[in-house]
Amino acid sequence: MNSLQALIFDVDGTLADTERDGHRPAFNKAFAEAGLPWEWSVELYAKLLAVTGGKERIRYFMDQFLEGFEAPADLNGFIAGLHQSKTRFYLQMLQEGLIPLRPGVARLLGEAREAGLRLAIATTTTPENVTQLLEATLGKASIGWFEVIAAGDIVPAKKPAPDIFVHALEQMNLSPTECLAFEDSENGLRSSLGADLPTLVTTNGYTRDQDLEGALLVIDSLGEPDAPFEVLSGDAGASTYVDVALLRDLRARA
Ligand code: XBP
Ligand code: MG
Repeated sequence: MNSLQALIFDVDGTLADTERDGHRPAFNKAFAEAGLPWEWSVELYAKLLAVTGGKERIRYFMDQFLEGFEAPADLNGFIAGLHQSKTRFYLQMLQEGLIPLRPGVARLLGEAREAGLRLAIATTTTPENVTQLLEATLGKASIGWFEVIAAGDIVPAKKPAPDIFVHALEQMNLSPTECLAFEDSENGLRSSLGADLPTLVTTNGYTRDQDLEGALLVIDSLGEPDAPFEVLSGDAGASTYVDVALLRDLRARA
């Protein structure tokens, strides 16, 4: 049995609850700036989250939810331009401190570093969205806590494909049995399980009712000593928040 060596974190929905009040309004600001009468409501965005990747999500919206829109000749350029301005608006929100880390994230990262566990990120969003979130919430030095920040277009296929987690494992020269992955969604879980990574899921408003079969533990947050998590599936024993001891126990039982 390999011992636990590393933790690999998803970003959106896992490190921070970024989708409903972060990425979604940033998309809407980009559409308004481009003079497009498109407005992604909270409800519509729930449907659009079936597709990971902001550029891919815009195309999915145009294909599946738009009637009679005359797409420009250079569709890729049009979408890339919208996504660049959306990213500019999203980075602005991060810089203004509008998107905090989820409960337990800062604490667990600190405990993991104390325990000598290696850290990595595997996300569909862009690298700059990751580094800006870390800088805004934990300070610039926290970017260096992560040996690998595997993000966005660095892999050919986005989640639910396993590529981004496989890439992180390869970069760290680790086998999945030495690691635990942290995710928030069905797409993310399918990606980490596709890379044979034992996975903890912390749900959010968009993902609580998804099919999270296969996760080691499904909880509503990492919890804090004074703010216990709710266990939605799996066995957390007597623990009421995620710490390194619980992670080691879960890994041993996986
Ligand atoms: C979630 C995603 C991302 C974000 C939007 O990523 O699918 O596409 O929704 O960010 P993860 P971008 O859960 O893997 O962190 O517009 O930069 O793609
Ligand atoms: Mg996610």
